[in-house]
Amino acid sequence: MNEHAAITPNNLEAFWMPFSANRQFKQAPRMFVGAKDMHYTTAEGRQVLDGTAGLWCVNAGHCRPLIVEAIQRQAAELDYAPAFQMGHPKAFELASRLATIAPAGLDHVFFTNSGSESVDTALKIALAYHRAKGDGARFRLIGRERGYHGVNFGGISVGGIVGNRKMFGTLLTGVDHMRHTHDAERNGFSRGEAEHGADLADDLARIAALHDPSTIAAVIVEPVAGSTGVLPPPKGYLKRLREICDQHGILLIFDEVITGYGRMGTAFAADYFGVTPDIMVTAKGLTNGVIPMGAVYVKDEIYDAFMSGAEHLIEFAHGYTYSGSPIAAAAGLATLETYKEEGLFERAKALEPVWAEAIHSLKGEPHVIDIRTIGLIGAIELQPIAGEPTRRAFSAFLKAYEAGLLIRTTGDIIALSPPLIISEGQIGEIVDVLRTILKNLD
Ligand code: PXG
Repeated sequence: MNEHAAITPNNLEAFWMPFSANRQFKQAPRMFVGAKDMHYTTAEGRQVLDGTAGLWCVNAGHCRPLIVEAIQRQAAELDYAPAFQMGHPKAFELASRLATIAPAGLDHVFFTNSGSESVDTALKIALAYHRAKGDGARFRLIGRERGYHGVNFGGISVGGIVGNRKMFGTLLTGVDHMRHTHDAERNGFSRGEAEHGADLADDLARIAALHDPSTIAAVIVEPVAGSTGVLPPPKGYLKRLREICDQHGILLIFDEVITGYGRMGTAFAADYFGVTPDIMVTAKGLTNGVIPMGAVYVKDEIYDAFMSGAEHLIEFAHGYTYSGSPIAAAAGLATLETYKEEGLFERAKALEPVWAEAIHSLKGEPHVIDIRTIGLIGAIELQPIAGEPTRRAFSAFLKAYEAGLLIRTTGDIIALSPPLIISEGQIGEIVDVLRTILKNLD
């Protein structure tokens, strides 16, 4: 019996679990009680290889010493400082460091506590920016089908995952969506960017023409759509979006919540694709998932547009009690230090072809209808069981857990995004476990 087993709660009813099959879980709980580097420890004392970096956030691996120590030290030194009209040094230091790793020109950072808050913050900045410039007629926000931008009202309004939207009423008005970029027929089993579909960016031009470009504030996309099941962008697609935005004075927002902080082998997907947005939304890997924190990067001219009027006035009526809180800022600084010291972004870049080769070797296994890889991200799409969507992938998830591997599933797609410290041997382990599971799956 593991020493932690004694603290495993035996009444699971009170906790309404997020994005979970509560009843299924509570009948057969899967509890983690510890973690180190690439592994979790279960309540039964089993080791589980983390194929998903938690929820795409633990990019440096678990319980890393610099981060643990920084949090401990900060908690003892300055636990909390008011976020409004007061400051503490580490929030400023973190913002400055982040500006140095961000694409050129994205030099100002607004702190939040999650990806969802970062998304809604970015949308509000976009609307308020145009208004501050005297262009308040730009009120429309454009998203994309199959997009995931968190779960707050702004995010689900511009998001395009039907199940996340349909229960929640009218959402934001003045929102439109481009078509998604998935084209399994032409782009099946792709490595890196998809070959076909750059022309889908012209959907933005079509929507702009429909509403008149002068009414559009911003367009938001994930550079690589993640939650919907990993859809790398078509070659040239993001560049084309950038051009259309420039042509019409529309702000381009990249939601880099999963692609930020090394996941692509670069600091941000903006670097990987060579396209710089006006606003960049991040969270997750910012603190290695350890403490909730998000950061929204904006171009200088956006920040500057707010810095007018009487100096005693608040320039932007937005913020959270925990924006840039001391412990989160300390965790963020130690996380950046860990990424840098260990060269983890470069490591991810070097592993990208190894990763792609390994994951694509599952082509031809039972039920596999598509495989997509980019950076240290992989997706294996399974043929759904007729009339029972999601059941096959969920069953693979349970079998993987039993076999000592943590994977994510969305619909009937297996999504993988390991910590960037993963070894080639562990990549092999992931593929071996999945191969065995696929061969034995109903
Ligand atoms: N934007 C994007 C692109 C995301 O992927 C969010 C916003 C929201 O972040 P928060 O911190 O509010 O959850 C996300 C979150 C999965 C999975 O397995 C993805 C996310 C979260 C949990 C699971 O696909 N993405």
